[in-house]
Amino acid sequence: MRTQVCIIGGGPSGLLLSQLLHTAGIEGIVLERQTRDYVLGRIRAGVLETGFVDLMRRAGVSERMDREGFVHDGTLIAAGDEQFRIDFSALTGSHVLVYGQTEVTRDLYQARDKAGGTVLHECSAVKPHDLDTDAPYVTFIQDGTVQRIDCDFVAGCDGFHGPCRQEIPLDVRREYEKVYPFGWLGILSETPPVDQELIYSNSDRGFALCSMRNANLSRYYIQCSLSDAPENWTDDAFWAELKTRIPTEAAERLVIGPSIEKSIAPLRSFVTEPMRWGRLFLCGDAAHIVPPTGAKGLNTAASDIHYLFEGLSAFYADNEDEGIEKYSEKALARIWKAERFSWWMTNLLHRFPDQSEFDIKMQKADLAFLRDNAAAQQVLAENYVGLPY
Ligand code: RFL
Ligand code: PHB
Repeated sequence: MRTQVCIIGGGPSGLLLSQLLHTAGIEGIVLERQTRDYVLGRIRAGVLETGFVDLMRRAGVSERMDREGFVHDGTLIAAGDEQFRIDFSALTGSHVLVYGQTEVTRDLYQARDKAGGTVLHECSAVKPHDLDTDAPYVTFIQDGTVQRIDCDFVAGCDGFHGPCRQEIPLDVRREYEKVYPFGWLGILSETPPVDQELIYSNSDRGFALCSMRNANLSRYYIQCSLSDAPENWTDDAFWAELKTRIPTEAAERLVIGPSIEKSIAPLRSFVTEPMRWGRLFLCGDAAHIVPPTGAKGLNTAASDIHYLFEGLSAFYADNEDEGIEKYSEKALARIWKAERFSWWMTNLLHRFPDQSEFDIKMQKADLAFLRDNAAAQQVLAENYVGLPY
């Protein structure tokens, strides 16, 4: 087989790239390790920046998102029983859209199917070769047969655990990592959200987040220990703990019900540099991870795809290679700012095991400053709605 861009990984990064390339008349083949149902079963992000939304529009995949997504003009920050609002619209003139990653992925799969795009599932032993030449290729096994795809470029959209990053030699690759000493226990429940907006809550018992997918689907998270397991938490125990961590008036109107999904995600900040090596480009979680506190993971994946798509379009349309040469530099400049924001939000809102009383006073002062200071609120708002591409 031959294609122009071989895309490894059929998550949102890989699918969005293949759909955008298609709109520019560039061929791509997506190789995914899992089944489609498995990919669609992963409950992850829920908050989209307008940059992401614009990219979905440009890819021609925005119809359902524009109809069903919820515009959020602000968010609530709580500390104990006190709560204040960050008004995105007033502070930035922008907003975010609440529309689940599952729905984004479903829409992208449908668009690829409609356009007759090739997404191969259940591919194992996927391995890129000759990435430092002009003629790279990718081998993999599907249905017990070894296959080969020759291509011009390889896009590594294979997530944090994928193999592409390891292809960059160790004497070139640098990795920066911070692992947080806690995780998030999340549940999805078919209940109306407790508020119209998200509530990020700092409490003495640890962080909590009240989020949502739609008018009858809520997503809640509580900070948990890394040694915890979802099976250790009954639904009743989860709801009881959540109620202790959010303002009393919110706890009193919280509608509870059975969970339809329950999982734990560890929290990590991670960046690999460079994001390009020869003809390989790393995109999304394959190159960087943020703790979910700033809702930036999927959104940073989208900005990578934007830069790579621009670079590849210019290469194929005008034989111009500056965009692909500068891909890593441009993507990383934005990534590090999202890393900083997510790290800051995480530090502001969580309880750390080794936090001293002084550290807690600092956190409270940071929250009080944010509550009272328009400039501090503007910094949060600009980062939350998304820095420009
Ligand atoms: P993905 O989604 O991990 O997709 C990678 C794909 O590659 C496949 N793969 C392989 N395919 C072929 N061969 C191999 N050897 C392969 N190895 C792996 C995998 O099966 C998979 O299908 O990465 P991608 O596309 O870069 O997308 C990144 C986003 O999924 C991620 O950043 C977000 O989910 C992060 N995130 C959030 N991001 C936001 O922007 N806003 C949010 O509100 C938000 N909330 C979250 C989140 C992530 C969470 N978890 C569970 C980590 C909330 C949570 C709880
Ligand atoms: C979510 O709805 O899953 C969500 C929302 C905001 C975050 C993280 C996750 O910061």
